[in-house]
Amino acid sequence: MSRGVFAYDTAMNALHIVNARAATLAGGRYSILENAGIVTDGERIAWIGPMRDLRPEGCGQDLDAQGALVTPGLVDCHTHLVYAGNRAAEHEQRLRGASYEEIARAGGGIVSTVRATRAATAESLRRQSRVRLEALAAGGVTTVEIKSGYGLDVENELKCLRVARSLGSDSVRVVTTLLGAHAVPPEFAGRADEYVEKVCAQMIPAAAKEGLADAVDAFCEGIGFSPDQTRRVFECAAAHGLRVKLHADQLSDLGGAQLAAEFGALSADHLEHASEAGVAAMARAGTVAVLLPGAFYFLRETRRPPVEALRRHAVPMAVASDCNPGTSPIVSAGTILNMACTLFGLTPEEALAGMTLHAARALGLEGEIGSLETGKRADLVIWDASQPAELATQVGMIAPHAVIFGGRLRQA
Ligand code: DI6
Ligand code: FE
Repeated sequence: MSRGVFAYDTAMNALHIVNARAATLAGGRYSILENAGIVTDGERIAWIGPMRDLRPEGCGQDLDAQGALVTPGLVDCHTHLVYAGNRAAEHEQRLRGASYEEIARAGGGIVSTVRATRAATAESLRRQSRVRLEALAAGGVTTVEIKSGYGLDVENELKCLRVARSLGSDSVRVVTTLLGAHAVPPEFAGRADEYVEKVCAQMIPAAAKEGLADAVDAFCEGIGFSPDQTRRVFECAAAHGLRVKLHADQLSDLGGAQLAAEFGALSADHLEHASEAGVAAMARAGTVAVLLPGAFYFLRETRRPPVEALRRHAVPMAVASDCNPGTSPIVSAGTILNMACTLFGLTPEEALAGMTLHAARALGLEGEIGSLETGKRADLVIWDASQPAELATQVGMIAPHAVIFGGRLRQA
């Protein structure tokens, strides 16, 4: 399908998108509206409905989608994209048989990125990270969550959060998460409790005071932090009025899903080893499951997250890139949608809902973004495709035809 490039009158405050196949995700589930019209007013969706009900009145600019698929802007609700350097050499070690955990215990892994990130100036970190953000945005992503977690001291965690915040622009929204409890930094080796104490006494208060974090995350794992240590981080976050989320049950079942649910977490992420009881607890708490097929693929894991149980318990499943230098050096939303289907068995519609509706909820932004409904932000993508299955199968072949962010056509 080929469509002309839209001429865009920047003076107009309203858009009339006509002849769309709109995957609205309205009413909390995947749904499609054929022959749809969408009218924006400023940065909001003022109306969406069948073309026959579209009133021609009002001055707005027409964008003819010519039957193309229109979706909400994609939401990548779990990334670690602010970091310096890369870990290609480590990937080679893994290809020769070393495991992720072995490399981490030998001082590589997260800690090697910490060294590079601490050494980088904010400007250099920003330059390196922006490339990744722009690549995600080019794939139709309009909201990205970015975690810190490669600074691991107060000064460098705040540096990473400031860089992340500064990457938000008039074409992509950035939401930030403090992940001070990502790994024990080398200077605290063998003293994880003392490090957690520092995260609670200094890092969380400093990030909260500067308004640099929208939420707090932790890595609850044998090579990360114990459930007890995670609990301390969560209690501190709650005391500072910050919502929590958790890297839970990625490599082993430490009861992370239950712990996240107990604190009313926005999301529990990874979940490959989560138990049925953990899934049930998430359902009761309204905690979103964030599936990260990129890390599963890169680590060549064999145990899949409990997708069947998540469906049975009606836990919303979000899908995200986990973009990070070690386990998911991937900035392609289309590849992630594909992997969610091929590796985890999601349907293309579930995968799309996972990168829109449910991802928005995983960020606590379900009232603002993630579906095409009157009153929501006019963040949407007109695709060179006509159905979600194309987005999830034609890897690297499908690009957005146009992206509208806050009611404005994103200029290339
Ligand atoms: N789980 C992950 O997949 C990333 N962090 C985490 O806690 C990996 C981060 C890295 O290897 O740099
Ligand atoms: Fe992660």
